[in-house]
Amino acid sequence: MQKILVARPIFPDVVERLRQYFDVDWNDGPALPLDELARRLADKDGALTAGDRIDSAIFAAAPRLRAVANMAVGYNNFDIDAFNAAGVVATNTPDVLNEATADFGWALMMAAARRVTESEHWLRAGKWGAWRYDGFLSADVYGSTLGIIGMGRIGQALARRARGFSMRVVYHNRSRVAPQIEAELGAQYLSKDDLLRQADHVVLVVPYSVQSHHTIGAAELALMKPTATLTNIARGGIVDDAALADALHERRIAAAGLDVFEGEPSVHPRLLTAPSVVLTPHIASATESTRRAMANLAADNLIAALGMGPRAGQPPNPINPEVLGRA
Ligand code: 8YV
Repeated sequence: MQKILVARPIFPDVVERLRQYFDVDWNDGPALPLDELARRLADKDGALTAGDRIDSAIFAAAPRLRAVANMAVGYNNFDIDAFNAAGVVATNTPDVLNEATADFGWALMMAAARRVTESEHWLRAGKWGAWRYDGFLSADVYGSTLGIIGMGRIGQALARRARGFSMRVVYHNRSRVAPQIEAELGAQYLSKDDLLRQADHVVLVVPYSVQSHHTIGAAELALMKPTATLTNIARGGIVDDAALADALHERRIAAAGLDVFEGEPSVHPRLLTAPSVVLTPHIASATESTRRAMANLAADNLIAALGMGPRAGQPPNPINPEVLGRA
């Protein structure tokens, strides 16, 4: 029987499914430090991970490894060149999380724009004396301009939601989406700088890479309207958190909604004390049904990539299909 490591706590019934095919070593505890992860992978044929760093050091320590399934759509924790060099199949879990993640991006954007958590903290602190005409004034969401940076599947799901709010939708992406998709979404392509100048609410949904590191830094924040909000549901590192904290403290932008952070689970201390910021612990995909779908899809990918089950040899979501061809 092939051996696999399930590197994180996941739904026990998904682990049971995997046990039908594999001898499973399950880390049902905190994330493994790198050396421990390498040690546990030394005799494994496959692994199911969620954000664990997998690179050439791991492959050097785990010569039998043939497939690693990430329970996430983002796979910046994988060094794909190293996967290709080692001939290891990498898979992810796209699509199943689009709607839940877009819902959450919407919730963060709305909460930041309408100062929901800021006013709640104030209420809880016993500061609510009387109604005031100027209490927690904010910019509008309905009828405003939504700027989406990253018009992939989740960005498109966000754009569809904007219709119900009569918003103008502008977007920036590495490449323009097809004209019929632009037309369906009613979305207008802009350069990043023009988007930042025009949008009332900017939402980030770009994958993390060396190229997208600090897509939003001090220079970009300086282009935004002082009444604008910034929401990050993409990855920590897409935003320069220190520069964002400065902009919020100096009220150069109105508010931010952040689900992801540079160096998470640590959060920049000046973000924790910034006014008008909504902070959540990387939960945009965390609905019961979506996380179940992600776990099952990661399992389907691993089972198939290791040549088992009804789709043996044909995992649904290979990131490096060229390796699959070689196996
Ligand atoms: C995951 C995510 O829950 O899919 C992604 O890329 O950011 C989240 O949905 C997280 O990455 C853990 O794997």
